[in-house]
Amino acid sequence: MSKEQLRVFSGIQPTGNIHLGNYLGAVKNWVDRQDLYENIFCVVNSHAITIPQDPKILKEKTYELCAMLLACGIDPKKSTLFIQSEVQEHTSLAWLLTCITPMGDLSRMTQFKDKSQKNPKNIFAGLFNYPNLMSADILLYKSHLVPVGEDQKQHIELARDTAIKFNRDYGELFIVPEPLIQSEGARIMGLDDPTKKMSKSSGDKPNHLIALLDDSDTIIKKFKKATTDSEGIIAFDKERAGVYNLLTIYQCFTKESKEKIESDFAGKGYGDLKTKVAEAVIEGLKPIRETYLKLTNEKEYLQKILKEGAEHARSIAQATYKEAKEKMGLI
Ligand code: AQP
Repeated sequence: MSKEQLRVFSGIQPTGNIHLGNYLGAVKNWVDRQDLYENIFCVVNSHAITIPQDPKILKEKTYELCAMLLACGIDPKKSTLFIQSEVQEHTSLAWLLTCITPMGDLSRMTQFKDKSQKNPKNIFAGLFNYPNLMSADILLYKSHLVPVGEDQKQHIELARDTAIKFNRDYGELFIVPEPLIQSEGARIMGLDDPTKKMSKSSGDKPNHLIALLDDSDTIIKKFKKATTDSEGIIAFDKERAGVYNLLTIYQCFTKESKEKIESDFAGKGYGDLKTKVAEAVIEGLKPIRETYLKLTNEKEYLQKILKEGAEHARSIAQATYKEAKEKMGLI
C-alpha cells in the first residue's frame, strides 16, 4: 500500500529516562519507517499522570523527551510530533470510549495489574482507565498501524475491540488499527533480571536499564554486571533469558543475522559478549547523545516543531471527535 493510504500513530510517556527497551521496541522503528507512512508521534504526558508525578519534573521530562525523539531521528518534515495535553480531544474522546468499554475488559489488562502491584498505595481510577485514553490516542487519527513493544499489544487489541463496537453501535467512523511489533527487540529485558521487562519505573535499580543518555563508562559497567547463567554457551536460546537478551540487543544494533552472530561468538566467553554488546550500544547511541546535547540549546526550534505538530494533530483530532460526539448524540 502507498504512504497516502496508511497512517501510523504511536506514543511514549515522559516518565523517568527513555531506555534501550523504549528505543529498540518502539522509537527506532518509528524512525526507520518514517518514509513508508504518514506518521503521528506523541509524548503522552496525560498517560504519565496515571501514576503520581512531580509537576515540575513532569514538565521538564516532557520537553526532554521531545528533544530526545528528534535526536533519535524523528524528522519533523516526515512526521508530526506533539505533546498529548496540547490536543484536548484525546481526553474528550477517551470519555466517550470509557462509556462503551466494559469494566471486565479493563480489569483484564496486565499492565494495570503490574502497575497497581508496584504501587499498591496509589491505585487511581486513571490507571484503570488508561487503556481508553490510549484507544482515543490511536482512534482519533484513524490510524492504521501502531508500532509498539510487545507489552502494549493487549492495549491495542482493546482499541481494536472498541473501534469495532463503536462502528457497529453508532455507525462507521474508526479505522480498526493493527499493532506493528518487530520480530527483534519487541521485549528487551532488564539487565539485572532478564525475566522482567526493562522498564523506566524500575530505573532506581542501578543495573536494570541502559538510558539513552548513559555515558560510555556507565554503559560498559552496566553490561559487565548483566545477569547471565553458568552454561557458557553463546546462542539465541530463549530459555537462557540473560544471554538471549544480550544477543538480541547486539543484533538490533549490528543488524547481523542470528547465525552470523552465533558463529562469531563461538568459543568465546560471556566477558567477550558483554564487551561487544556494550561497544555496539555505545556506537549506536553516540550520535543520539550528541544531537540531543545540541538540541538542548535550541529551545525555540523545539517549541516551533511542537507548536506546528500540535496544530496539525489538532486539525485531524477535532474533525474525528466532532463526528464521534455527533454519532453518540452529544450536542
Ligand atoms: N522493555 C521493553 N522492550 C521493548 N519495548 C518496550 N517499550 C517499553 N518497554 C519496552 C515500548 O516503548 C514504548 C513507550 O513505552 P511507554 O513509555 O509509553 O510505557 P511503558 O510501555 O510502560 O514503558 P516503561 O519503560 O515500562 O515505562 P513505565 O515503567 O513508566 O511503565 C511502547 O511502545 C512500549 O511498548
